[in-house]
Amino acid sequence: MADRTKVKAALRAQQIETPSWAYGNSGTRFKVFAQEGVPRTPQEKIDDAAQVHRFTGVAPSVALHIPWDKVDDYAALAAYARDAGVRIGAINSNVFQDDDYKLGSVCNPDPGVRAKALDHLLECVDIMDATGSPDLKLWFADGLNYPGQDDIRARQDRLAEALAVVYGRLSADQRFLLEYKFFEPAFYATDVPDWGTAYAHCVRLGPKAQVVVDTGHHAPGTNIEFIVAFLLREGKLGGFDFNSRFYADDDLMVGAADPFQLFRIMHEVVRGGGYGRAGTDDAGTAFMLDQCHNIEPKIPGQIRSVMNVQEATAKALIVDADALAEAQLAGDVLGANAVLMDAYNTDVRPLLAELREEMGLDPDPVAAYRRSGYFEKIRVERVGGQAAGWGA
Ligand code: PSV
Ligand code: MN
Repeated sequence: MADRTKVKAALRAQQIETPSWAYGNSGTRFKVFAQEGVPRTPQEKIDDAAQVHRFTGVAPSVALHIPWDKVDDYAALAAYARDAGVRIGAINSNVFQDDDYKLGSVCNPDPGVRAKALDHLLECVDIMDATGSPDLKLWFADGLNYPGQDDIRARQDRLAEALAVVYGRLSADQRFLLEYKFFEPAFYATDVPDWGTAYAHCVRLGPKAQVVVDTGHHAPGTNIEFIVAFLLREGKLGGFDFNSRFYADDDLMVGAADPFQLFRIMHEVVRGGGYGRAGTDDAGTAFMLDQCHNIEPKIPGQIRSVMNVQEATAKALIVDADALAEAQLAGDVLGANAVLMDAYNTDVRPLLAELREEMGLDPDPVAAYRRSGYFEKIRVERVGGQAAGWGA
């Protein structure tokens, strides 16, 4: 059994990033149900993210989405975040919302549109310089709805060209994380449909190009933990966009749909050195949430999600690695499986409650948040103005 003190030390060091857009209103294409107290500005989103960190102690950064979080002075926004007790994390680019992007952004057949998209990506790196953000997240909605609509191979060339320019603009301590998605908004073919495509582009460019695994971006039944193991082995797993899904890219709370899958993923992360071995072979995998809370309250939804990642991580950390390796090498199929299942079936909530108390936190972050009165405050303060929403 893994050493309890070491497990707690590893959990204490974990950092889970929350996304600014999770605090705004969101919904489906059928309806967005507005909630009370929703932030109107990037600063108010940061205030909400700071609450998640205040009650969990492991969510010290917030990702921005540009232009949803556009401000005049990004250095000032970073200072605002610092004063609130958090920092700005990944900068998420957006080359999917303008009319110009109907036929794609960096893969568009029109060089003018490609230039516009590239300018935006470079502007995002300028923003990283100002905020001190380490990561640029690249997700391209580019793709085709119909066979023959455009030349698949030429689009790969255009993609490679744009990625090379962005890569060249990164400083030594910056990375880009290339996100893949097998469908939506394009339905026939997307230009970065899978980890293999993302991986190949990243390998060609070098160490500052990494793959990000959004857990909602795979076909049903895909073995995501295999992808995680493979990318870690190659030193190419830049991070996660965590969420969970029942059907498509549902963006539900991570660990809600399939906590066992999340455990299997975290087991490979721990096994592959992507986490918890700082100073040794830690691969610098970023744990980010990419979720929307359409019907549940947003701040407690984020707190719950952070706790779900923590629980899966704790279970992965308590796997008896020696017993597992021994059973595997002996060809003991049932024994090896039992070692893994023992960890998964362990109730780690008492361990996490103990850890939180040691960190000076309430053992029950959701209850502590509810008691804090923060929601009552924002629901009266945040009246008027334009509530933030997906796309605004
Ligand atoms: C695309 O579905 C995606 O996962 C990308 O990460 C975007 O930046 C994000 O969603 C927007 O919510
Ligand atoms: Mn994502």
